[in-house]
Amino acid sequence: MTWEEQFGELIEQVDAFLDKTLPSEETYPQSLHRAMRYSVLGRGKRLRPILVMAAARTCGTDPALVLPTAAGIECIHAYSLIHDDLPVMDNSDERRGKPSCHLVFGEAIALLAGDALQALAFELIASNGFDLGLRPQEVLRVVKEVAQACGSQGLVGGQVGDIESQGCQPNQEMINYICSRKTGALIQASVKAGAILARAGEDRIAVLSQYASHLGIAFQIVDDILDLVGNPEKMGKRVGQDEAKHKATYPAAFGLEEAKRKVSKEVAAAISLLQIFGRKADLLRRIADFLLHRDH
Ligand code: GRG
Repeated sequence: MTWEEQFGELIEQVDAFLDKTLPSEETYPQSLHRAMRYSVLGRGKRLRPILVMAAARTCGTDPALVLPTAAGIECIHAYSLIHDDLPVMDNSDERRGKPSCHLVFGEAIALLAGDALQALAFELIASNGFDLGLRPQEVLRVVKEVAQACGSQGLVGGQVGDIESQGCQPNQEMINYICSRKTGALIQASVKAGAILARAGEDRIAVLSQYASHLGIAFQIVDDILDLVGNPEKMGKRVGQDEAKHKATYPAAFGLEEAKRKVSKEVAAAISLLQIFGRKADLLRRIADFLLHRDH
């Protein structure tokens, strides 16, 4: 099987799981469930769930066993995108090639769909750990990792940094803060969750966490590069928004070429950490490589 086929198979598993797990559109309150399904199902890259599954495989566990956690983290990601697009945040009208959730369902339902996705995520994550027979401390550790990634020192903190830095003279410290929280935190939690669920030792969890930290920074810088030079059709959203809002991004502060060099360096650092896992980490290597060449 080629790498593309392997990734395709994982994405299919994630999509099928999400489809059967999200409440149906016929279940009351229909508007909320329609908004949740609209935002989660469809054109996402599924990077975070694939990372959960690839980390589990790297630590010797069948990726299918961690599907609920993988799907839960995708629900949190979808939640962050819904809220990010709201008029009080980025005010974006397009996401994943479709009108943003709030344009279709209204702001109140969009806000609540995000909230409900977060609750569903933690339900899935907790159930997964118990169903795998993990000790309560381990189940709670996964929950804690993901909760921390979402909170004021994670996604939410990064989003505040992103908002408050608009129009400021960007510096390295500020940009690192934003990249590592807004994007890196959930990427790191995905990899750690996969490793903890696979009962990996502390040393291995620590190495994978470092891998994910490099990956998260690289991923956000590529996102910022694509906002400058990407193709809106492939991206499924408008480009040029960061520049228009004077956002503190790596390419804005250091230029496009330096941003590309930084991405290569971060990806190389991520891949070099995987040596101790041998061939078992091939999926994680491929993910890092994909990131280097992605165009959406
Ligand atoms: C949900 C915990 C939580 C907080 C809400 C709005 C907000 C606070 C945070 C925003 C975080 C945000 C939108 C970060 C951007 C991260 C990013 C690079 C998104 C794009 O991810 P891709 O490219 O998207 O993986 P697809 O559509 O492929 O899934």
